[in-house]
Amino acid sequence: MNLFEERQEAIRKEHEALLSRKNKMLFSTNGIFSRYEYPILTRDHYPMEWRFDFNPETNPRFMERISFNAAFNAGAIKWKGKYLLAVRGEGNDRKSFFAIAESPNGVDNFRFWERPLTMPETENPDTNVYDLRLTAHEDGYIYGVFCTERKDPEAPGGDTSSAVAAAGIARTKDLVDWERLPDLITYGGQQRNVVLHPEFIHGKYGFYTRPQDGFIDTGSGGGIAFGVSDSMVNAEVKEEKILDAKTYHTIYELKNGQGPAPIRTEQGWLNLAHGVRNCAAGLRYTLYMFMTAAEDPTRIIHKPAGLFMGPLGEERVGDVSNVLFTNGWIADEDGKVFIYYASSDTRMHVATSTIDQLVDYCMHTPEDRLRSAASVQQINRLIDQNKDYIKS
Ligand code: M1P
Repeated sequence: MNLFEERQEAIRKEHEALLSRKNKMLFSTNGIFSRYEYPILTRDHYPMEWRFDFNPETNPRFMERISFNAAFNAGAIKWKGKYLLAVRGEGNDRKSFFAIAESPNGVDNFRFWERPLTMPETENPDTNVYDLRLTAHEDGYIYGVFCTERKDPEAPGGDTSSAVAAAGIARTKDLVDWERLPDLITYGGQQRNVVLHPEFIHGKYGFYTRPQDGFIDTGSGGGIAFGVSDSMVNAEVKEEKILDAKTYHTIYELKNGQGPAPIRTEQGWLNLAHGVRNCAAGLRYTLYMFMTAAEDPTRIIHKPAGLFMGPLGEERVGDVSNVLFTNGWIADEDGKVFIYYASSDTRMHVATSTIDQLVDYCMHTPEDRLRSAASVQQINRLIDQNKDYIKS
């Protein structure tokens, strides 16, 4: 065997072992959700055909010609019995793109489809696209709403960083062919973390938005807002009403953003979001939950204090460390929920729970009373209640 053949065989063996590795649910001490032993997608999962030139004449050393840096921030949907992730792929060139990966059981054996997703562009080409939220809308389309980033046309000469973020919109019926629609028009500055609500709101399309003054700093914006649009073909939200504001001394003190589209339950809508606070180690991103009223998705009815999931162990370290981010989850018909989350802008993980567990968590976890003394009171109340039940 020559070098080309040897390397190809060794890499294929290693790749297949990674892709077919069984994942193991870990014991859940909190009883709310269960993490899994292994990440479900990493940069090593990309197909070899996307990375190597297989021609021995032009690539005798069987070297990678295109390399990938990360696989993260995936939208999710159950499609024809399979668990699909619309992954934010990122090449070594820093460009993000979307690619569908499919699993038979939602927790392991994720494999990318043959090619990355070809997202059509508008007349104003995207520099970078990322964080696609998939919504199966009751109008019959599957929509993908994502961030489209372009260089700030107002940036002074020499400023090679300033950018403008907006919400790109595309729709599909098969997840292969996508129709790009004009970007969402809003009036509250830039937009990231925009999510389409799955049902009509009085005949209109509902959007979770996140108005922000700048590309990174949300300034006077920064909360999760909601607004409606008459159509998706020329989507325009004239008024954004903040439904979950950023708040001093919380895990969403600096900014927050809706995760995936909410899940309808008998008790109301389950919402999953991310909150950001600043600290000596930099920005810390964690996940949190809240529920909104079944008949009014803009009205919060339950909101557990603090974070639902924060980065743990190896999740803490990556390209952008100390970050958990989510934009995809899947609720099965039997009530099982697959929560797909990314750690440190590097890799994808899954945690599983159920609708009942998540509703229980939202309804029975004390709310944030925003002061240390109030938190101590809540702990003492639980200790007192437990006195009748715990035998010494
Ligand atoms: O780097 C962490 C996250 O930062 C952004 O989220 P937000 O808009 O809330 O700051 C996004 O770019 C996201 O992709 C990224 O994971």
